[in-house]
Amino acid sequence: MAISQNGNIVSSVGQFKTLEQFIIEQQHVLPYSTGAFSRLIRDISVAAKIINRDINKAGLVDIIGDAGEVNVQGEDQQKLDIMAHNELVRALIRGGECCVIGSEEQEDLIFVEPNSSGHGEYIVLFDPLDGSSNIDVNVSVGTIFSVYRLEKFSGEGKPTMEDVLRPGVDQVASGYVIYGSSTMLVYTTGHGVNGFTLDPSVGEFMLSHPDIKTPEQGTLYSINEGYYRAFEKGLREYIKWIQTPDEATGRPYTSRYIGSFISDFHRNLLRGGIYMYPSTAKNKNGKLRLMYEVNPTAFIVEQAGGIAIDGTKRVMEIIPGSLHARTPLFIGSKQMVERVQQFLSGELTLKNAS
Ligand code: AHM
Ligand code: MG
Repeated sequence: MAISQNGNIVSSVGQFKTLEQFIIEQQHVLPYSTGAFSRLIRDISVAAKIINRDINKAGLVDIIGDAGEVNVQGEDQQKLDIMAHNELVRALIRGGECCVIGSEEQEDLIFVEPNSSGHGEYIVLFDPLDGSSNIDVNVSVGTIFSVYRLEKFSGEGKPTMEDVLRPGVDQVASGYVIYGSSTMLVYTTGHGVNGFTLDPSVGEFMLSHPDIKTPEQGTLYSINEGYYRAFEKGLREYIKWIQTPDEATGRPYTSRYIGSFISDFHRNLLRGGIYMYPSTAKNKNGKLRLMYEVNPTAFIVEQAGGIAIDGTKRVMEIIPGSLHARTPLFIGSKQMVERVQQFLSGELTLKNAS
């Protein structure tokens, strides 16, 4: 963006690379790329723009509320997360690059019928609107997506659930869109992480954050401390250690928890920090979903130099038991995640940690 002489904000076209230009330039780094992947990202970005528009007018029109109700126009009133789900499904089916879609908002997989040019070769899994319980109080929300390639699918019959239940290390791309004070799309194809900001004046995502790297050590920690008493001992000690003043390590660290995972993750990615959703007495496997919340953000954080574990092991190596499986998560700056792991294993305690 730039400010013109009369004070108006002028379009950034020409000053920044558009998402479309960037994707075309990057096509050569994907060995299997035939242009289909570029079209897939474009389809997702189109849905993101529509979701962005709907979210922005959420306070003006009658679309906040429970699904199943009927609004004054007699139309079905939909919650924004169902609207977001529908927009993504529509865009992906229209685009034709996808053979299977999985969504937090739908129990079963959606199998996409082939179009005139055959079956799409990608599997896309998403949380259409993460943090949506915050939307009517104007907190940032996001779309999180994970992309797999179905190499062995012959086009005969249907892909199966087994084709979909693959570990995060098999992802060919992942990303998220954050609908915040500005709207950003951040994604990786395993060749670094790039962030694009939506310029609303021209409706284009512009490359604003090339090659994002997360600090190795940060000072932010994000966890719902209301559950403190339900945490295991090692985690309780780690939190006490974080809060203990120490000049050399810059403690106490700063607590930041929005309750909208993608917003907490995005801030920590750029600034340096750790996000934790552990196992609790109530939720043994934590709360976050492995396939469309955890794996995509883990792929991004690793590409940015950070790590993501479930407490003991790398989350991207977990073999998913089901589409909607959950896992505890510790994700963020490398040194911070390594340190919490040492507390969780009992190697470090409040007494012996410096
Ligand atoms: P959701 O996918 O049903 O919205 O749940 C995930 C959300 C995350 O965005 C957020 O970090 C977390 O739930 C907050 O949970 P809690 O209120 O238990 O801290
Ligand atoms: Mg979510």
